[in-house]
Amino acid sequence: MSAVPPKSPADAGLAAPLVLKPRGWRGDLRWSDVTPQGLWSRRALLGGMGALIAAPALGQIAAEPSAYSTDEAMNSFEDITSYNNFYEFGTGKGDPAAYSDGFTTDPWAVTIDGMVDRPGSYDLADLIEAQPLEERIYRLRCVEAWSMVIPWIGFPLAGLLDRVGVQSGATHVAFETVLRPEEMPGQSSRFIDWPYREGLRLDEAMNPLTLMATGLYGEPMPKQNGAPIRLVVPWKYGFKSIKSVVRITLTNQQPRTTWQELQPSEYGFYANVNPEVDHPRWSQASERRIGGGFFAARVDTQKFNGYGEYVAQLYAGQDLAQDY
Ligand SMILES: Nc1nc2c(c(=O)[nH]1)N[C@H]1C(S)=C(S)[C@@H](COP(=O)(O)O)O[C@H]1N2
Ligand SMILES: [Mo]
Repeated sequence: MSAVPPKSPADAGLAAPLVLKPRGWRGDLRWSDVTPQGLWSRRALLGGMGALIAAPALGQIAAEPSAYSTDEAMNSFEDITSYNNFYEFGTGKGDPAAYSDGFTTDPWAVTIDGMVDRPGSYDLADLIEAQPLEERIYRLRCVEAWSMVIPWIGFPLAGLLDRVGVQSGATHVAFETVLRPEEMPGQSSRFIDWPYREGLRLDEAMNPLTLMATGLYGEPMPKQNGAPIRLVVPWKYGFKSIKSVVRITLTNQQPRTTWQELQPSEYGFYANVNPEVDHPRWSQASERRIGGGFFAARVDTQKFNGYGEYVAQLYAGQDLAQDY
């Protein structure tokens, strides 16, 4: 990672400003002032935001940091945008940043269908209208045993599902990433049955931790991180947090998901972070916290990635070694 030269937001392939950079956000700090780890502190955030900031048609960003946020040191913008898994652009960690320039993220529509009262193809601006945007600083734990701390901007999926009206009998939510091989070079490789698919149980989808994220570090979502809108489920391995979502389907069956189909013995539907259940090919007991210098550390992995107080009850009575 340190071999990758630092990037400005423009160089990092930021999408069109679907999340407007609100007036007052970050004051007159320049990009270079806030990029280094640690400068983007709660204090700077609060000081820069002051009051609620109106972003017409795009909702408002709450001024207070969320109670769900961790106060662990955040990874730098550089870490978060240069070390990625987004196989649509290649399997190398630098591929998503290197090969996503030509990816069009505006206009963007999301189809919401299946067991909902108001199915349809929603323009992104309409979809996120009236959803209050929040910053949520979450740990992200990849199944490959590395992790980061990322300040997402987004809104709880529950609010969106409430707006479209989930019908009784629906038990699960299925998600799909855009299928666009002409813009996503990795989709020419057939080892995955594209589009990338993920899914949640309805109670997991409705949990207040579950976010639809439209940005990070107060900026529109970088392409390599899943512009313009992606799922973030912080208590599950990173592969559940599907990027560049174009379809959300309410269903009464457990959906088929990309990694579970590819390697059912290695990747389960639940994929809850669990140091007690090893991957068949490596231990999940600890993880490498990505980052330069003293941030490159091996830390113990926490059950549910540390979010057990909010989610452990979802799995009462389930054997998590069986439902991995
Ligand atoms: N569509 C899609 N979504 C995806 C992936 C992918 O390859 N394609 N990779 C997943 C994996 S394995 C991880 S760890 C996270 C990484 O998110 P980040 O690059 O924003 O840190 O995205 C997840 N979402
Ligand atoms: Mo991952």
